[in-house]
Amino acid sequence: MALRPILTLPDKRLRLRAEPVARVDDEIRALMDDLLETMYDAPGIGLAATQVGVPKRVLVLDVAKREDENASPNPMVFANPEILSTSEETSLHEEGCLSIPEFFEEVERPARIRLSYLDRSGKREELEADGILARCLQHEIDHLNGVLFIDHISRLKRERVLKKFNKEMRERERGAGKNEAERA
Ligand code: GNR
Ligand code: NI
Repeated sequence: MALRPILTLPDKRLRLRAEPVARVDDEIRALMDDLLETMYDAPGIGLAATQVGVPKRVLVLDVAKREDENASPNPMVFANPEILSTSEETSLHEEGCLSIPEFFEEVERPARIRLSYLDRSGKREELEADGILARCLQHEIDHLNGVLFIDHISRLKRERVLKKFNKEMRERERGAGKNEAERA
């Protein structure tokens, strides 16, 4: 098991569309374990492989603590998740993202989804989700498609966030002593 650095805006790898896994082998299971360890360390309630720079359709979740302070951990892993159907009914809930630190905004999404995926042993499973589980799954599947939650908010708010993260990166580069030519 290993912690992996989480990419943040404006890293372009967050915009890649991830490739399906051919099968769930030991390498994919090791990736799932690293994602869980990195997610718990952050801490967060979900993490997609895209966020650690691995463009594979793998994500992990643990929404147990979010629902009940005293709940025991409930790690969930998904490969090649596919949304089969979504409810007409939507819900509005505040979201955050480990790749967009310290920014939170309400996002409207379908309230319930049906999902197919491969589990840790590579077996195809189906799941019906609602509440925070449905929300988090949609947020993570978006990551696998290069989509961020700010893509679902108003253009004005999105551009404000993108601008802030671009500026912060430029300031970091300055601090790191990049040469004039690179800066121009
Ligand atoms: O930790 C996280 N919290 C969260 C809250 C509301 C909706 C989605 C999330 S996922 C986020 C971790 C993350 O960035 N996963 O990609
Ligand atoms: Ni996220």
